[in-house]
Amino acid sequence: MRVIVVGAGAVGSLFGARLSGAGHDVLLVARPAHAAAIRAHGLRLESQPPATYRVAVVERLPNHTEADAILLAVKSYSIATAAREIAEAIRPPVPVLALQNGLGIEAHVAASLSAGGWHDAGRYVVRGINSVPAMLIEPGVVRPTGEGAILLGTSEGGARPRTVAMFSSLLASAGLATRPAEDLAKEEWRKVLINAAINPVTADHGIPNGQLARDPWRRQVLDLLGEAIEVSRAEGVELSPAEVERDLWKVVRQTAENRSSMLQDLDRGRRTEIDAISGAVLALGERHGLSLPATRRIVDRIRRRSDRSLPSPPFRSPLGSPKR
Ligand code: KPL
Repeated sequence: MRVIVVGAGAVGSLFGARLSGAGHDVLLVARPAHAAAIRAHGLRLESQPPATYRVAVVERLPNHTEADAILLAVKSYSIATAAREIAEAIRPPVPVLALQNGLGIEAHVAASLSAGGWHDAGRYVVRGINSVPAMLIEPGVVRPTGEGAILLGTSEGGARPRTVAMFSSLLASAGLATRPAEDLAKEEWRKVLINAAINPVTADHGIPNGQLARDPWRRQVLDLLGEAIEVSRAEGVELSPAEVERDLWKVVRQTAENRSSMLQDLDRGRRTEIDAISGAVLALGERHGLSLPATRRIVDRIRRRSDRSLPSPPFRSPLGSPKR
């Protein structure tokens, strides 16, 4: 299949490499330094054993790009920009897998594609809730850092079951584990609860996920998780706290070596997803009149750090310069 990976950072590159290794015709859309390194030396996966993939890469989608499937792996705050570029370059219908962290992603991607001119875009968007970890070591080099799966699903009126099945067999053909998300809203929340507990703490302290099992970080993680669960409850999402906590420690164990995506963003002086994760939890909690001191504190801290590490606040699209 002809697969386009829009937003080939750590996870997008890992998926792109594996798909290319499985014989698919892959085109990555990546930031300039990463794209240049891949062009010069191939995309190197620090897997066991290591492997280098000759994958086509661009910084911006050329007009009239042909595709059978699109993996949308940009950060949540880049969805609108990326969707506009997709809608300009690719004629619908092409199924799109939305792999971002955060809530309401499927609707956001569909609305952004529609705004770009794709008719009935919601029919082509599948939600992928990803917990496969990866790190971008340097431009051109990605390390898979543990185990995880991709939950696939859509909400009512969204993509058809056969579109979900297509992504499931596409990812499976590349050795990536997928599972159906029976209740998408619930599964999206479950992942946000886990991200709200793991990502900001690792980012604040500069530690890999595995360290979180130890105090004082463990305590902080549990405080954040408890507050986020309260918000999910207030939103009418019924998840068992004990089960979510079990899931959380499982992710910590399976991704112990990983630097969370938020920590990797700070490492590179990039904008983080704090607003899409803990910021969203905080905003919803406030709407329900909940007091969330631990969440508020960490959101403030990460926002301040992101501001400090961002010399020029306007975000530069991973797909090239945003059009005015
Ligand atoms: O989703 C992740 C992230 O880093 O954003 C996990 C699964 C927590 C891996 O670090």
